[in-house]
Amino acid sequence: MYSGAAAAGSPRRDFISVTLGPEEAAGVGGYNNSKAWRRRSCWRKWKQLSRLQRSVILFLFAFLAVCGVISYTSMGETWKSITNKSFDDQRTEQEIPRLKLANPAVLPAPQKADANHGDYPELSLQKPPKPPHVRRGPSNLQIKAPRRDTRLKTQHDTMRAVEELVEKDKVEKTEKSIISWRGAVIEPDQSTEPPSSKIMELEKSSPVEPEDQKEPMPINERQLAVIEAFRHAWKGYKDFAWGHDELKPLSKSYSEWFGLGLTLIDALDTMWILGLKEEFEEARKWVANDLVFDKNVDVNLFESTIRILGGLLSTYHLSGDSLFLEKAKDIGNRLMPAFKTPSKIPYSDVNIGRGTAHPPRWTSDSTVAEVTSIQLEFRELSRLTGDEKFRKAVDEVMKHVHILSGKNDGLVPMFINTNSGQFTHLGVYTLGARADSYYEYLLKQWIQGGKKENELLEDYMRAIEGVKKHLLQRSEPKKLTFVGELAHGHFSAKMDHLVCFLPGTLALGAHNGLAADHMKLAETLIETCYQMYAQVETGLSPEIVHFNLHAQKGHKDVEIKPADRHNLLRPETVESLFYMYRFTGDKKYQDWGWEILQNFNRYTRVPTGGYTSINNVQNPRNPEPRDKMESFFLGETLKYMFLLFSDDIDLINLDKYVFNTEAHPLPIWVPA
Ligand code: DMJ
Repeated sequence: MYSGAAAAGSPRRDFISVTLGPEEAAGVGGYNNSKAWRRRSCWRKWKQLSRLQRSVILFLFAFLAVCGVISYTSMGETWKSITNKSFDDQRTEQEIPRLKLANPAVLPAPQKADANHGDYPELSLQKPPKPPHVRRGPSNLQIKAPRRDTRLKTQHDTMRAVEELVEKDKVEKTEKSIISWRGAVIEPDQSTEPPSSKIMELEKSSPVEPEDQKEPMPINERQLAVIEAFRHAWKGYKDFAWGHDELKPLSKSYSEWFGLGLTLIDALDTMWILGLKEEFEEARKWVANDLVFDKNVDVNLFESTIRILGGLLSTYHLSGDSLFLEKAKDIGNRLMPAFKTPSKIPYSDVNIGRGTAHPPRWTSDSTVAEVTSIQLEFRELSRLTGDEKFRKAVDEVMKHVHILSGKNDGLVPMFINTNSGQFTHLGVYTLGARADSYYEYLLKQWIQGGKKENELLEDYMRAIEGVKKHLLQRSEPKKLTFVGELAHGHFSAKMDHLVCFLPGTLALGAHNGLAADHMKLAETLIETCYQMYAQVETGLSPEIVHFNLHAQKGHKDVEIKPADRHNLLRPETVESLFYMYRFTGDKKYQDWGWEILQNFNRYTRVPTGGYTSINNVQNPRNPEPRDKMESFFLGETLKYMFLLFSDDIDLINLDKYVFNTEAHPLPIWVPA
């Protein structure tokens, strides 16, 4: 691309020759090369000239000198603009629209990751470095300072190297005010101002900490397998369900729940983390052009908070693109009518177009897990917008539940009445459906807020003691520790797959300084969750298992009832495997996750695109596909798989981010 002139590094110059007279040109006077003779002869000639002739010659020399200086300067400018233009021309078509899409205040101009730079001279100022390996995250966050080449050969090269260092310094300063692909674009301490001013601040400050500048680790084979699985799932969604809530991969159609593109929104940050740039850009366009919340539709407060609000907020944090924050504010505001109840315990359903809310038709109760697992998202929305109403509404729920009677050693019932604010259906305690994420969010809110909110910690610690006291048992023959249920004083050896979030949560608590025996319990429970897969014919867990409390010949620990043998592609075990691997480094957790991924591929993958839930995990010959891919398969299961197989603790650093219950990472306000 560049000529040899460019390689030599000097701008092309024009030369003008001046003929002094015929005698000189012809060499009249004979050839004598002695220096003294030449000096004398020149001087004599000069003296022989008239005053006018001498003035003309002097004027000509002066004129040429001025021209030389001017042409040197303007050629330098021309060269710079030529080389810059050439670099711009290398951008791909996909990258050009991103320049418009990306938030210009926080994202750098994109740099083509795979351009062939072989034609660049070694020390060219414009030479962008070739990335050493595949990087995650769309390439507009992959700016890297030019490599410093020390092989200098000439004085001129030294000058160029100095210029290069100045240029490098400029690039580094720009980089620091931007972000690396994996750091939080919006820093946790920028809490109460509107986003526009935050973005301005980011331009000024240097939010990236040194470790964020570290080179991301290369993607390994297992992670590549997750990327392949994601792409396959995405292909099905794109071909048959684009913009709809869920893919029905067998009937090559879709199902609607809220009519808000649930799978697409749930999957946004997964695509970002997996580095699926094109898919992300396409989905981003849909969010920009087609995602409309002004719709006469009833949505479930909890589900839309964890999947939509959570997904938009985390994508905003990862990408820095204010589109996602705007959408998050919109949906957040539209969900607020849910809190207008006599007790301030929110209704389960909201009509986001009409601004009305109501409980389910058959009751005025809400589910305890639902009203206590929306806090991370609304608190973060308040922090970002500076509007306290979101946080006040959800904090009120937690304060209320904190002092409510009807708990059993910190364990909560499953329902709460929106009129009276009291627990209902007392006496049933589970860590599974309808209560699960209450426990998870006690710990995670405490972490999110910088470990200062003691009531949350108190409730969490008490609840774990309650679990130990009332719900833990060991199975036969393998003596697996499991978490059962308590119904009016009677223990049931039933455990939902949903409970498998618990080992991960316990490990996260231990990592944050809580009792070491929480980690021990996490280790025993994750073994149990793994056995819920390993002891089943397909190697996939059913929705619910019953553990054998007494040894019986020919019986395993795990029993499955016909009504419970479906698998919905749920994430909880993989989620806990991820935490366990992060905190222990024990490779067995990666191996277990790898087995699970292979079994998902074996029994739930639909050849034409997508994955399906199945009805029978006990029948490898016919697992009975249900024809539905839940949004959390892309939002959670595959994301946690990808993170589990990574050895990079900075790939969503758990001292900086806390995952909501739908696997959307949100920043910890005061990072450890
Ligand atoms: C997800 O929506 C969330 O993880 C929720 O907390 C529980 N159910 C599904 C996944 O199983």
